Amino acid sequence: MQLGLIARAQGARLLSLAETDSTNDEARRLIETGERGPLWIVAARQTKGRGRLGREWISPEGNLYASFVFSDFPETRLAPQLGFVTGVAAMRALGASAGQGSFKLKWPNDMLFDSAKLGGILLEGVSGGATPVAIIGIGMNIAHAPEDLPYPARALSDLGAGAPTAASVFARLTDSLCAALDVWRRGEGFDAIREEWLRSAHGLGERIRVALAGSETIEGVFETIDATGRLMLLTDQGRRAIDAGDVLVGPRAAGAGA
Ligand code: BT5
Repeated sequence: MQLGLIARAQGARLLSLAETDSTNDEARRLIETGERGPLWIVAARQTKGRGRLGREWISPEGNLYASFVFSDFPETRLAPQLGFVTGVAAMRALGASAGQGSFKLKWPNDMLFDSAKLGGILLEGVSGGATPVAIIGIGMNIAHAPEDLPYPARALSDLGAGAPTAASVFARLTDSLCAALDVWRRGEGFDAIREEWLRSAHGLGERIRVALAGSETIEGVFETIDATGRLMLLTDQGRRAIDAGDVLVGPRAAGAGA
């Protein structure tokens, strides 16, 4: 694995591992010893890959498992915006690597390929003394997708002969994240990021179902993402701003995290 040229020119470093428990956990340990980034950590496989809320991220060899340690932002409250910045970067990297696929972003943190889960983002924050530090974890199914999930998952290898490798997607992703961070301008450019994110949004303007914390599911028209990143849903009972949850996809549209 190698960083892209822009990432290298901007001073990002790379730690490339054959195996780790979770690249996000590796990042956290390094932050505890003073690391502040910009640093990419990439592993060929993970033994304890994690999704959000303690969910498992199935991590066999052949896929992309990466975390970016980043602290060049002024306030902790801006950290959640990095999930959108990363989603935009992922769409750009996928478009450049595998333009023939149909890729979308699913609020809040998923990448879809033909409406099936291709990858996800696990954004975590660590308070590094005076400066907040973000860990942006990204998993993408390049060679393998799990088959026994309650909803469909796909891998880029489904594209056949022209499918890109994990190394080529990674190099592009490191460069496209630099470019998206430039647009974001430490928060000042969040509107432009939000607009670009919405152009790839799954279900925008359509009736969708959203699983909330606990077991509640609500349905409504996905109107937009607001200036703070909340999903705005027009339900039969009125408009709701949703801070946390999962947009559901697939014929059964069940199973949190889909
Ligand atoms: C995510 O969580 O989608 C975020 C995944 C982030 C993984 C990266 S890999 C590098 C870094 N290091 C880590 O340890 N993590 C990050 P969430 O929305 O909670 O989705 C988790 C759910 O997706 C699980 O409950 C499964 O249903 C499903 N899932 C697990 N492995 C999958 C896979 N390889 N492909 C598609 N879906 C998967």
